[in-house]
Amino acid sequence: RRLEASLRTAIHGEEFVLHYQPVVDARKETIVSFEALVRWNSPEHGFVSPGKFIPLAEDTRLIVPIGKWVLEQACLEARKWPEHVKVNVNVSPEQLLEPDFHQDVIKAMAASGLRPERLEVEVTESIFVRDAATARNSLEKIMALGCSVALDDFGTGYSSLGYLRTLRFSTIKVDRTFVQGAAQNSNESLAIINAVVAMAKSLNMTTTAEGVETAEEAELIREMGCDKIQGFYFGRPMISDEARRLFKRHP
Ligand code: G
Ligand code: G
Ligand code: NA
Ligand code: MN
Repeated sequence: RRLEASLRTAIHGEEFVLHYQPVVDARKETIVSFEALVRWNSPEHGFVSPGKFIPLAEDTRLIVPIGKWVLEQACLEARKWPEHVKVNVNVSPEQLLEPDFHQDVIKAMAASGLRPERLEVEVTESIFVRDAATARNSLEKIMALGCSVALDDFGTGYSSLGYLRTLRFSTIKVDRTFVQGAAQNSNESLAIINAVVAMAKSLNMTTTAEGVETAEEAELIREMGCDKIQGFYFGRPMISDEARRLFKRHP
């Protein structure tokens, strides 16, 4: 069967699994959150990378039911973690533009018993390109529930900065291309990270550096004043059991 046909039955076949990647406090190096990242193991196509099936799921709108499942699973899992640890869940524009997306969030909270303060939704700047008003409305509703919102892959989209004036994101995630550039002594990357950190501070938002792979990169990012670090250096996306075991080693 074609990939799309397989994707259509994948939820029912329980072919998805969530992996979790730690986000750590830049200074203390303690775990502050885990980002949920979906994986698809298809009986017909084998392991399909999210870089391939997420765009297909978005084009076919299958991301709506898949995203609902991701949200529910991530909240159920986070309920088993220490109270101070959040869960970050990626949300596609197609989900956010559904008129009752916030109802999915309310349902996931109710089903899991997770406090809304422990859920951080990740969106990219692309949500403001298609239907900015609806996206804003949807985000304001979930912020009103007590959830926080992070701006993912910051600096790689096509949007303007205008929405930063009126939407209170809690976190700006600096895209890993800047982090990797900075580590390779790109003055332009360093300048951009410095500017984003300064801007976030004055807007009362925190920053997370993505794609930190080495101790040197972690040190550089810390010196630049990023609040949180995520990347292979502190942990690759891992299965839920392994994520839970991390708390025993780093309580
Ligand atoms: O985990 P990996 O780096 O391979 O992810 C590739 C892409 O898929 C990233 O852009 C990531 O944001 C996206 N992605 C992973 N999990 C989810 C998910 O649950 N929902 C959405 N919308 N995107 C996801
Ligand atoms: O778009 P988003 O930021 O959600 O994508 C997350 C993706 O980044 C995941 O697929 C994850 O596997 C990948 N990722 C996480 N940490 C690192 C890292 O240190 N280096 C690289 N190259 N990719 C990473
Ligand atoms: Na993300
Ligand atoms: Mn990102």
